[in-house]
Amino acid sequence: MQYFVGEQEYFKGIGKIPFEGKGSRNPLAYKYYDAKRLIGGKTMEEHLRFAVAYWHSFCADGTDPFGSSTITFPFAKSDRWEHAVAKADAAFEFITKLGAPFYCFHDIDASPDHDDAARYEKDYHRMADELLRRQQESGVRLLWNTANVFTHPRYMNGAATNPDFNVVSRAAVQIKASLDVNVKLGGANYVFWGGREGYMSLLNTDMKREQEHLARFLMMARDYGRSIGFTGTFLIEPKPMEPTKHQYDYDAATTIAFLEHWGLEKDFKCNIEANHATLAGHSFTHDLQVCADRGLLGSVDANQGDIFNGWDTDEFPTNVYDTAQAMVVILKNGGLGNGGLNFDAKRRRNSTDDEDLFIAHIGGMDSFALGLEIAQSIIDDGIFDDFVKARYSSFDSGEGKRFAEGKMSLSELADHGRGATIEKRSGKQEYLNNLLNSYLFG
Ligand code: XLS
Ligand code: CA
Ligand code: CA
Repeated sequence: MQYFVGEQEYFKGIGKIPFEGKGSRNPLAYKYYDAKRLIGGKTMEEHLRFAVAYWHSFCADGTDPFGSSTITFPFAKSDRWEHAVAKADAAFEFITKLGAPFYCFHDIDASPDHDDAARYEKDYHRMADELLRRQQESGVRLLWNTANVFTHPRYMNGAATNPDFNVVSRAAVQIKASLDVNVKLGGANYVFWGGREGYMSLLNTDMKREQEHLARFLMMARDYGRSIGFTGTFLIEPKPMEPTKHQYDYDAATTIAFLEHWGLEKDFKCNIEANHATLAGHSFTHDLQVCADRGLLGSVDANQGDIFNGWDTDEFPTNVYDTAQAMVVILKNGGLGNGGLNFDAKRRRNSTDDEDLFIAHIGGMDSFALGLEIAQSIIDDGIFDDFVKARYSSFDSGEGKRFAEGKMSLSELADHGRGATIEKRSGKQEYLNNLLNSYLFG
């Protein structure tokens, strides 16, 4: 992939990020991510399928509830359309210099928002042509897009689950347009994150009705997407709260139960974000495993939270304990299929240099590359697998096998129990923790 330069170069002085290997101290070089290196028969690039998130990298300017923007973008323009075009140039320059194969965006990250629906649609389709040309020139592909139906005040009571039908229908304008744009750009997936699909108080909420409306809306979106030639995967991204108090897609297990209840599991999978899993009180690996066990692991939003406050701080992933364990689940799942690892992560608001955006992504990519390498050796050696297999071996033969295969009644099970000899068997937690350390640190 050659790097892309539009009207002008925005990240001057930074070229294509090279792989320099472990010993390098160059902040603008990869230490572990070597795109073409083979691990278990596939290149790192094919395994990891990294994507850059438009909203954090090219829109979020460091504003937080206590302070105004700290980050000045080199592509800033006063006219909104010109700003969006310059942003697209800067985004593709950044992504190609980084060497990431994919990107992701919300409609209004890429294209100006307008209250006038027709004007919104017109600009969005025009912008899709701009993006398509840049995709073709650079080779960068769309991992997924989505519609932002949570920021505008009209969505303060939800989008698909809004108690006002007119708001539900206005959300459809954005979601329909986003599916049209997805197909134009050859998107691999389409995401629904239900930011305000939840509630604050049951005193004003008919939860059953809202969930029925959500299911109805998703069925309509699926049918429309398929009718215009979308062959990718629809993804639901669980999150327990923030901004609503109770979000309907709380975690992977809740989301899967919802999908299966409404018969949506053939078209929809989950997009698991690490920081959302931890916000729900689970580990990142837990939510990945819940999806993998049901064949519904679609894609990943790669980030990490702050261990001390649990909030959705969207930090770049640097914790190799987590990336290694996540990659074990992903490799055993046979990879991510259409999905990828999207950096839904932002640099801290005091990281104000343009190069900080590169350094943040390099760290995330290196952490997952190292995690991949470690995960492959864990799987190749099979010590953890053998341990777990042996732990359940009483179900592999005899009466235990009959139980597992559903060939036993409760009375027969109790008959066995009366004469059963129970031996104490250690779960060996500390041994396994130490073993994991030996893969991480040699
Ligand atoms: C917010 C979500 C959001 C989705 C896309 O917490 O992570 O950014 O990924 O709407
Ligand atoms: Ca996300
Ligand atoms: Ca998040």
